[in-house]
Amino acid sequence: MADIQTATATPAHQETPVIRRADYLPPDWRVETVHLEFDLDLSATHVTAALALVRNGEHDRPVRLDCDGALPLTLEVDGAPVLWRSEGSQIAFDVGQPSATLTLTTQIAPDTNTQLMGLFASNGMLCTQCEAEGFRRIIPFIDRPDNMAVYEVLLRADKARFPVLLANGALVDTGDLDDGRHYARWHDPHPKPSYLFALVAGDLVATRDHFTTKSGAPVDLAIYVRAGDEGRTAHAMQALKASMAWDEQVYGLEYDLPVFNIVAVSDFNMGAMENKGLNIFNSRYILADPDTATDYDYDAIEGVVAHEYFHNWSGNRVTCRDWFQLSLKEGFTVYRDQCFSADMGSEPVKRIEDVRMLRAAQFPEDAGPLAHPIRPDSYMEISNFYTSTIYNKGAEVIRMMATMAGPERFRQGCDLYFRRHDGEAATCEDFVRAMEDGAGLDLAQFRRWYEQAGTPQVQARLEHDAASGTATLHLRQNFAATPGQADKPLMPIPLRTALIDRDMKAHRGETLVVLTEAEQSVEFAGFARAPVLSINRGFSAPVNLDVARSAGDLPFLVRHDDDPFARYEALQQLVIDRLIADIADMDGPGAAQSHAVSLDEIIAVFGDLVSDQRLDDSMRAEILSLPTEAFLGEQMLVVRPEAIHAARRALRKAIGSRLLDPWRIAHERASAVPYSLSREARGARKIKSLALGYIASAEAADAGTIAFEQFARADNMTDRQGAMAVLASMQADVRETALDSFYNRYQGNALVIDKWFSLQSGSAHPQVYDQTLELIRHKDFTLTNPNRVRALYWPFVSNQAAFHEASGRGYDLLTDLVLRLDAINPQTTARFIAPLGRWRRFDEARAARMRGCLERILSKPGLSKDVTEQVVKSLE
Ligand code: B3K
Ligand code: ZN
Repeated sequence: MADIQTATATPAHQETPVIRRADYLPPDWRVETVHLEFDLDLSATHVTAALALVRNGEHDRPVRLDCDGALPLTLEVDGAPVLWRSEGSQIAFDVGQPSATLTLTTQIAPDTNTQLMGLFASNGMLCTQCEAEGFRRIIPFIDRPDNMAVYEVLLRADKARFPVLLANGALVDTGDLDDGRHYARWHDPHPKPSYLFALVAGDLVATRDHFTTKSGAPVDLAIYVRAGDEGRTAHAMQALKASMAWDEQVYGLEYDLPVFNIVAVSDFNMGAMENKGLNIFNSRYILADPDTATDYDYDAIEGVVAHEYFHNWSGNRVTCRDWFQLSLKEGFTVYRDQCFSADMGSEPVKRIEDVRMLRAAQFPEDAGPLAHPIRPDSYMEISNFYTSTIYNKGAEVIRMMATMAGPERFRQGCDLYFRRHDGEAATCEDFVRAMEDGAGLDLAQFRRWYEQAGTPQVQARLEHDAASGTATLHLRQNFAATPGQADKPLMPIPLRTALIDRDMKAHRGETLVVLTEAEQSVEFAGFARAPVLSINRGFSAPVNLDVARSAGDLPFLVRHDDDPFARYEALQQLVIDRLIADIADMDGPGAAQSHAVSLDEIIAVFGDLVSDQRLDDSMRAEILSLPTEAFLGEQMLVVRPEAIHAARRALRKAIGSRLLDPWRIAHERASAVPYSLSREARGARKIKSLALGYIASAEAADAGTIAFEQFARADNMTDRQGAMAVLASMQADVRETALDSFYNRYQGNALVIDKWFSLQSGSAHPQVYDQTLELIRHKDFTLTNPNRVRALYWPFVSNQAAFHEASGRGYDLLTDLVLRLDAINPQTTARFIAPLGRWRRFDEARAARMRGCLERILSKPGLSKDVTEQVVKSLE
């Protein structure tokens, strides 16, 4: 019989090359100056580029340009046409001399660019997103961050449709052309990598302001938005000026151009982008007024505006040598924006929020199939590495160095880093070395924080010897294996520690214990009675801590610890222990083996805190919020969604009903505080909606009425959304009334309609799945706007009870999204793989369904590189 060979297509993941950090080589050629001319048009934009090419060293290798879709129509070297060849995702050609001028032209279609990378259209305007590898979608280029060039950009467009023409740097010339067109020429004197290139063209209005740097240089500030939105830019402008002043005061860093422009767009893959002198923002991080934005939105805007501004130094003046160094700019900049927000508001509240976010996103990532070090060793698609690990764990790693150095020495380390590497494309190693030299730290062992994935596990136990009056702290560190890293060397773990006297309810000062060994003991003298251990204060190290404690210790810390974070942490732990015991009890009486404190004790602690005078309302609301179902799942070997949901709900009900009067009093007291952005008023709004939530959990007969009243009377979005969130979970007529009224009031305001979608898909309503399905078919739902997609699907996926419903239909809902969205916007799609990738943590039936969904996705022909990488890793 003849041998018949069956033709099978090679699966995408076997074709996708893996890029490795160890393979880094300096570029063969460099582009030193870039002259770009754009004839802008929504469907056909023509680009002409003149690039000064310089050979890097002595060699005869060809010039290779990265290219993604925008093939050259013409290509000339020193005026002579040149034949180029295709080599994978690059084009190559030979240049027989050490330098040359390369001229090329391309034509691109922004209005069909649904990936939103490169030059794209959004509501009739044009804008760019080039990080990480979008510039090559505009022209073929040496599109890597260690190629820094000076850019001059000439923009031409129809004056009526695109009256505003912006690019990086400063405007040097502008004027009218024939046929109703006009032009603007921009020049950026600072050499920059291509990922920081930006242009914007559109019919926009500007809010303007000024800043004078500490050395007296004037800076014109502008925030460009669509007409009608200009009344909602004041907060962002305020945040920008505060960031500029803060960076001068805290880091001594000044702005370096005469203009700083910000543009808000509604179709954007991420939060914002730090392009030199021309930041482009997702409109949700710019637009705010009391009627449409919550206090949380106000904080997010302040934080993101600051983050992008701070990148001007940590990212732009000193950039990354290659994308493996991404945390060099992102981790450091997140740390900087966290400190800024802490200074602008409440330091402990900000720390709690940051740790909550770290635990919600980064710890699960670090414990799953997509775990990677903050400086990864390899990737297929760099867009997949804009992760919570790179950003948030990266920030924690910088914070640990700051903690070990203390503020002054940390500043000296930063000064040295900026001095040494200004104008360079640097590495994480450069940063660590600057910290060693400038701050005087020995970071030899600390470098492992850059190399190892996974959250360290620390065990702590305090032993007391009454005879000698000695308290001995015993510490031990362990690591679970992560993909590709089975055995991990020991890490230095800085733990801010205090021993609190049980009688005095105070300590004698904090000690920084740095755990460097597998096991380590530290002795403290002078304790006649065993003190209470307060450890990892301020969350000084991003670890999971397991402390052996006696029963009364946690309630004692909740009441008496002087570190606000430690108080929060103690109550969280108290609640977690109780809930885990309750879940074990569901398997039959006596199944729980725990020293969890009783429900009565928890209620007593909550009761104290509802009216504790030492707490401001904002902190009170943080402390009294229960851990999320997802976080509780993280504490279990096998996640049990129904049991977690039931146990948490029962505890909420108990706290609500047994403290109903204090919650009512808190709600009334807070409702009497008039709207303002003062700390007190904001705190009052936070406790108001928290109290409302507990009143509803208590199933008080009038809960619906109180919630609806808060909704109807609200003169601001924080109260309205807080009430709406409670109403959305209720099975009552007021739910529909409120949802309709919310929708009608804000129809046409995309950012608020996003909230309307989220409030429903994230609710605890028993029919949330059907409601979400209905919303997918709603006329306002679209797959082409990433904000809308995220607004509907993220809350659903984070909604443990709904997403992990035993039938598996929650998984199918997400799988269908992935399959439809991938062809439109792979970058946004790839973010949705992680929830399915957590299958190993669930029971066999769920795990099989989740795996089945991943396999269904992988079998789709033409799957993007972005999604392929995440799915392949999740199945490995
Ligand atoms: N640097 C950008 C993120 C770019 C993401 C590209 N996929 C925003 C920021 O971190 O400030
Ligand atoms: Zn950033």
